This record gives sequence, structure tokens and C-alpha cells, in this order.
Amino acid sequence: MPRILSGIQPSGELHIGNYLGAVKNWVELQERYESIFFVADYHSITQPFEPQLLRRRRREMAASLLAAGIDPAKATLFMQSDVPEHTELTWIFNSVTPLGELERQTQFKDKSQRQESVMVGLLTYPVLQAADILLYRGDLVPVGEDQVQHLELSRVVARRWNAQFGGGEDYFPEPQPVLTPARRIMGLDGQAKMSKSLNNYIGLLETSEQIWAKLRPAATDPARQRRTDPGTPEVCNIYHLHKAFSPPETVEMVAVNCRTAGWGCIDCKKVLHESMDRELTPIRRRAAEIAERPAIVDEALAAGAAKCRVIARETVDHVKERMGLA
Ligand code: AQP
Repeated sequence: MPRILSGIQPSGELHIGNYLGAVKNWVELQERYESIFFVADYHSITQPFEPQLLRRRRREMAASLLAAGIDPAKATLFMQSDVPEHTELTWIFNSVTPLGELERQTQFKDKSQRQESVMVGLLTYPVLQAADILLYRGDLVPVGEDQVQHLELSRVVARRWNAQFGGGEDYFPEPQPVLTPARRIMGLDGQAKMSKSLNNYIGLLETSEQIWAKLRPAATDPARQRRTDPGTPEVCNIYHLHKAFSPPETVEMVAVNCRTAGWGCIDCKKVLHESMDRELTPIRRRAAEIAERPAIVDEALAAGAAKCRVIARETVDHVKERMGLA
């Protein structure tokens, strides 16, 4: 059975961009693939962070993934730093990763611009990501569009290591991305990608009231200055959220009512809010159940780490052997 693998940073709360772009897909794919998912806590220290907050967010992210539908009976869930082989293989992969490839990564360029002093970890972030995937010799990686370039780097690393040390064998498969139709959800400002570290997101576990308070002022088609102005659904972020949350007949209705100014933007947002509530209410309910029984999270993470450590050690031992390090 092909193996899928993906992770998410505990750099903030799980938002609907992460959910629609990646996590919802994980939940579907766990039915059909051997699935490994992890909370990428080592990745999250590549940007400024507070230890107390990180400690809380790591747990919250694991709990949110379980609430979103990751089922420990079907998939393996673990905390990245519980499996030390991730950093061990990263160091090894540093020796087959061209510096120029890292400097070209769009995410590095974006995030380094937002920081006064840039740490090496931000540059080598994709090498850790290559190690995350290749440790488990993952075939498919369900991610949002923003991660596609990083995944290309994982393929470069796999190819280079295989060529230099594989002994004629492609030990590491070249992982392929799996994208959802909602591959890039924009933030509520309609300007930048929805992001944990920008204040432009709707948290997956926010209450219905909190979501409405964010949806109400959210950016729409700027051409609709007045209620009677017709709009272009394709340029409106709210329309794209409808495509992710509303049934096809509603999406159709939204498009017609936007083009004809049949609805105002608030009418359209009210319908979206109902659709979101339909999908998110069961997730909020599960989150509340998990909060009552925190052992669910501990048990899932402990079992996941124990299983992954065995696979990861085997890979690193093989790699060290091939490279003359053992
Ligand atoms: N806006 C988005 N639309 C679609 N998919 C998205 N993803 C993130 N934002 C969007 C996907 O979610 C998964 C987990 O993301 P991550 O935590 O590894 O890192 P990220 O892409 O950097 O996510 P954020 O929310 O933007 O976090 P910060 O602000 O900390 O950088 C990935 O599969 C990602 O593609």
C-alpha cells in the first residue's frame, strides 16, 4: 500500500486554510493509504516563539487534528521531536542539498523578509521537511500549494542521495504532492494566503459567533461598492470559501446572485456561515470531547512515536551504512 505522509506546524491554531488545503484530505486519504501525520514542532522553532506557548500549541494542534477526523485506529499521529531521527537525517541531507536551491525557496524569501534577524533554521527548513518525508520513504504528500516547491526540493534530495549513495538502487522514492481543489485559501483580507502567523484566518475550532464576527467584515469583490453593484464571483474570496464549504447548487446560486446583484455581500456571507457551521459543528463537538479526555491525545502520540521510531531508525541505519558512517 503506498504510504502518505504530511505534517503541520504548531505555530498557531489550526485554521480553515490548513484544513481545506491539507488536513481534510488527510482525513479522506487515511481510509485508503498507510498514513503518517505529525505535528512539526521542530519546524515551528524556525520563527520567533515563546516556549510556554509552544508547549501548549503542540498539544492543541494534536488535539485539533484528532477533532478534525484523524483516527489513530487508521493513521499514525506523532510529535516530530519525539523521533530524533528527523534531525539526524536532516544533518546527513545537508551534505547533499545545494545552497542555491534553499535560497531560491519562496517561503524562505517571504518569511525572512518579515524578520529582523534570520536564523539558519529558516533556510534549512525544507531539508528537515525532506528528512520528515524520506525517513518513512513516503510516496505521496498531501499538502497545500505553498508546499509544492519544498516538495520539489525533497525530490532533489532523494535523487541526489540515491545517485551518490544508493548503489544503483533508488532507495528513496521521489515523493509526489497531492493537492485538493482548495489548494490555496486566501486570508480574510483577500491579500495574502491564510496563515497562522498572520492575523487573517478563521480557526477551525472557533465558535459560530466568532466565525461570523470575522466573516462579516471580510474582503469581497472590491468592485461591489454598493449593494446594487454587480460582482465577479471568481475574484471574491467568499465565493472560493463557498466552493469549499457549500453544496454545488448553492455555489451556483451564489455566482448568479453575485453577478446580478441579487444578493448583497452580507446575504452571501450568511449563507456561507450556515454552510461552515454544518461542516464545523461536528468537529467542534469532537474537540470538546477530546478536551474532556486528554488521555486520548497522549495515547495517540505515544503510540505514534513508538511506531515511527522503529521505521525511522531502520532508515537512518541503512543511510549511515551506505555512507560509510557505520
Ligand atoms: N492558506 C492555505 N491554503 C491552503 N493550504 C494551506 N496550508 C497552509 N496554509 C494554507 C497547508 O496546511 C498545511 C500545514 O501548513 P504548515 O503548518 O506546515 O505551514 P504553513 O504552510 O506555513 O502554514 P501557515 O498556516 O501559513 O503557518 P505559518 O503562519 O506558521 O507559516 C500545509 O500542507 C500547507 O500547505
